[in-house]
Amino acid sequence: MDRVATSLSKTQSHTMKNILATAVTLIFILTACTSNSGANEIAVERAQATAEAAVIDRNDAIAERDDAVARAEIVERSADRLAAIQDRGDVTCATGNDTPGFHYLDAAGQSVGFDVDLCRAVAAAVLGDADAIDYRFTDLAERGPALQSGEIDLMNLTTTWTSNRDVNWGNFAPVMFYDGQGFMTRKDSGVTSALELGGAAICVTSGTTTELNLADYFRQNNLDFTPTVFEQSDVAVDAYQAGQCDAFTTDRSGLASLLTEFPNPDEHLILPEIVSEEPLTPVIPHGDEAWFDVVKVVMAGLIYAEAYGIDSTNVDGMAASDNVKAKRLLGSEGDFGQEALGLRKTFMQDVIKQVGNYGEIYERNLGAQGIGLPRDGRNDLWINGGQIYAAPLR
Ligand SMILES: N[C@@H](CCC(=O)N[C@@H](CS)C(=O)NCC(=O)O)C(=O)O
Repeated sequence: MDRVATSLSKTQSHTMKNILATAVTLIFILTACTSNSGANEIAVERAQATAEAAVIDRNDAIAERDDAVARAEIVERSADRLAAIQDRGDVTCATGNDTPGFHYLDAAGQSVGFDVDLCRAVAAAVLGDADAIDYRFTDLAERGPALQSGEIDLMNLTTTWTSNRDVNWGNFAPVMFYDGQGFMTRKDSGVTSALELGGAAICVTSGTTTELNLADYFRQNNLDFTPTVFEQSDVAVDAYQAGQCDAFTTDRSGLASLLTEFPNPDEHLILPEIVSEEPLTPVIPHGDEAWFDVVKVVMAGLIYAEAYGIDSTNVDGMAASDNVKAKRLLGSEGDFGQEALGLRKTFMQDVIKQVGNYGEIYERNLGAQGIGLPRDGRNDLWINGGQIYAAPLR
């Protein structure tokens, strides 16, 4: 795209120079060859106007042609994965099935949760059907290989965006949930701060940022500990519950999620320390920029839908309203690049009707109707002082 933009501006400035040179020559000839000065001025003005109109026409033509070239390039690049998804009729989504609020099987055996809903939003966007998903339940330590294989279209699995993962795993979309790592202990241990965990055995899942942060935190604070590492997080949790470790550590939202499943949540305490940054985001395999753009635009659509007051109950009314931004988002007026990405102009209508806006997704899964995490601080929209924000849709 940069190359296209550069060649556009070079071509434009070259054309401008030619047209202006012609206009100057014409003005010079007219001034030199005519004796009547009034007629001269009129002729000069006309020549200037003609030259300016020619520049505008020419620029419009160049812009149109280059828009078409850029659009063709984008569509060609996105064609592979998008076409494969459309041929197959489903989006391959790597997620989990054992973390209430994020990814879980409900009583009917259906995948539900915040992570699951982000996959559902993408399926609704590209296929018009939020249920058109091929779920791949993936262990945390298998997330990198699953992305590197390119066999999944999308991963939503409580995955923290880090620099190493960005280089090695795939492309990370805008942050959908801000978190940090914490610790849980049994209340009867008397421990009330992570700094009192010196010498403790700590249960942790491998292949996570958790494992690395744990080591950093104890080293930084000159504390010993014994990591008790498990491949699967449910096994790590069982081990903690069975008393094999003094503490369990993961993202604090994960700790809150676990407590909803414990038979005796009141017997456990989430310690106050937050020892890391855990921005959780959807990830897609490397090498498919246009597909990455599709996922990012869907995430931005969820966020802006909430900001503009569009929810699953009022989509049709908002599409027909005089709210300029809402109409653009819903595809009833204007454009924000949907068709260039190979999406239907009204795709966000399907997304919001079937899955809801960001706020609805949050409340259903993580908020009051879900695992009860108050939506304060960073996970609120920027207009409410939070950090949930995305590229403007225009
Ligand atoms: N955000 C961290 C930790 C991820 C994590 O431990 N996720 C837990 C819940 S907090 C999980 O999804 N476990 C379910 C599973 O193993 O499928 C990472 O990206 O490494």
